[in-house]
Amino acid sequence: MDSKRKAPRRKGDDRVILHFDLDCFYAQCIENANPSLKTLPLGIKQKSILATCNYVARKHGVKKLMGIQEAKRLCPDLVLADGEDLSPFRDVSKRIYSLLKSYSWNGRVERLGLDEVFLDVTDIVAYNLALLNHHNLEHSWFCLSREDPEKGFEFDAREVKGCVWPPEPEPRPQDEGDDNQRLRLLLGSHLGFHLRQQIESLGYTSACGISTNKLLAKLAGDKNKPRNQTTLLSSAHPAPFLDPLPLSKIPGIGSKTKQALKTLLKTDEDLTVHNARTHPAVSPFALERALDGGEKGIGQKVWLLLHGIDSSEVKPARDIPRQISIEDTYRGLTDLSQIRAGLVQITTSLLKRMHVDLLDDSEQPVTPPFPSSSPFPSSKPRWLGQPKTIRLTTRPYYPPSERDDFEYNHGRASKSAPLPRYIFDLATNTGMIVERLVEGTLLPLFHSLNPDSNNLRIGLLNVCVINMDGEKHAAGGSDIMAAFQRQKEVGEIRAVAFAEERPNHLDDVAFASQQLDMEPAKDSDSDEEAEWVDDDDHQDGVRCHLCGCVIPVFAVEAHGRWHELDEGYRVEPRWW
Ligand code: DCP
Ligand code: MG
Ligand code: MG
Repeated sequence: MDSKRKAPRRKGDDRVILHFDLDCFYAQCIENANPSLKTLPLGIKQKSILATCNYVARKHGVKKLMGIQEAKRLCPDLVLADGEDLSPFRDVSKRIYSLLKSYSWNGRVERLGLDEVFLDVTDIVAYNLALLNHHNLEHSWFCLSREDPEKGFEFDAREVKGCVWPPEPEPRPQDEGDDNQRLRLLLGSHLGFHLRQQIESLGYTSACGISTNKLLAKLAGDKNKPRNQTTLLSSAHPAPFLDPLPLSKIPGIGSKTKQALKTLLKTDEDLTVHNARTHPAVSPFALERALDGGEKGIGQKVWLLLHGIDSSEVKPARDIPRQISIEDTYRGLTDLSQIRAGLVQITTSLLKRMHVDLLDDSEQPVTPPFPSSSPFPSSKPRWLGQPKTIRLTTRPYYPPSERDDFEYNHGRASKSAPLPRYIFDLATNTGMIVERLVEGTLLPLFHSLNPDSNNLRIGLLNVCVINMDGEKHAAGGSDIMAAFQRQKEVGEIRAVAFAEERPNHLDDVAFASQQLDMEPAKDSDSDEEAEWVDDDDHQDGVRCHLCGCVIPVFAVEAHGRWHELDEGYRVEPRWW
């Protein structure tokens, strides 16, 4: 049966994709602010666990996401730094993203979480491939600009830079096509190295993966960390590379899919890619059936991922985020003064974030011009984008004994309202804006979400601004996305006030197109607002788990692509 199955057709194999992942990101940010920490084992604490730890700590057996107690037991000298405030990490993330974006020719630069960036460098590589002098590969020049031939770096084009996979010397390429692909990846490896050096000039080390699609580039980069890079030379035949990996390593294969595969294989054991890929019971159709209720075509998508095929594009860079959201978790807030304090804190961070991300502080003339002796500044920041909607999300607190009984989003509900324009007034004191927003908008939303104020037990508050106007794309967005956006705006599809950003599931977000967990949904009964509904009735649309929108079946594909464009600003972690 196995032998009858055809290997899936490969798409996009001629691309060159780089994937960068900063080493122990939060730890590097803290170390750079305090360099004496660099030689000490350092853990970054969020609530009772480590968000990450530096590589000195990792030598002692300390791991990411380990409980503090366990980490201290393994490494009593572990220095702990607080990582609750994400602002410094976001600032560094933005700088590194801007740096990488400045090297792109086609604008295809996509962030994943705070510390990862994909770059599609196919065009730069093709240009440099044409420039190669095959008689003097040793002294090649890598051109970084089409306009300025002197902007670039010298490199040795006889060798791939950094590590290669498979590690043994490759057999001679079989034909010119293979040879060209090897050369393209080789050029990508030198560009990857050069860009890693540029990132290091900002003080940050990173890992890089070089391959022909996003999935393989990300997995290749994981092979040699930290401060290293790996080129997957066998991109056209990735089975030996992928087969030993546990399924959990494959971005886009989440817990539902893993469970479905275990059921198909009638096993409780953890599976490798090889187990799943070669088992006779696994086929696109079988997967589609097993993932019944999921996105249409999910079986095919998972099947392709198991074969290392990922035709998803690196999305065009965006100048401003699609949304900004801040949240925090609590051990059951019971009274309104606590809720109010929580909302004030979150809204203050949100405003700060909006100022950093949405204000263009480059020189802007003020009209009418002030005389040069004027005490007033001669320029003022300008809003690059102004969100039109504010959304509040709450979720009850579940004590540890109840947590296993519920899905992650159980009880999560959202409501939204127009964002008052006064928040864009830069002349008003931020504290006053926050007070007014909490009293006038957020508390009313809170009451309508939680009408019984005598029975509160709040575990999460999230405030998010969405529906950004003034968005500019560095490279034009797709038509289908624009059409979808317009459709949204005229209300054909009613936005439900919910968008999930899961810091603990970076990979899920990254590969949203494969991962869009669609579930049947009811039409919402109010325009912009609806509660999170868990509903099994099939109506004329499906609800997207990522944003809560009710999507007509015909638009599901487009919706997936639309999500891929979303840089989705990450939120405060929720550990439970
Ligand atoms: N992070 C988090 N919660 C998670 C995973 C990560 O808050 N569940 C944060 C802390 C990390 C950062 O995101 O520093 C980047 O995540 P990575 O998985 O890339 O981990 P690191 O960069 O810390 O380490 P590595 O060197 O393994 O990439
Ligand atoms: Mg990462
Ligand atoms: Mg990292």
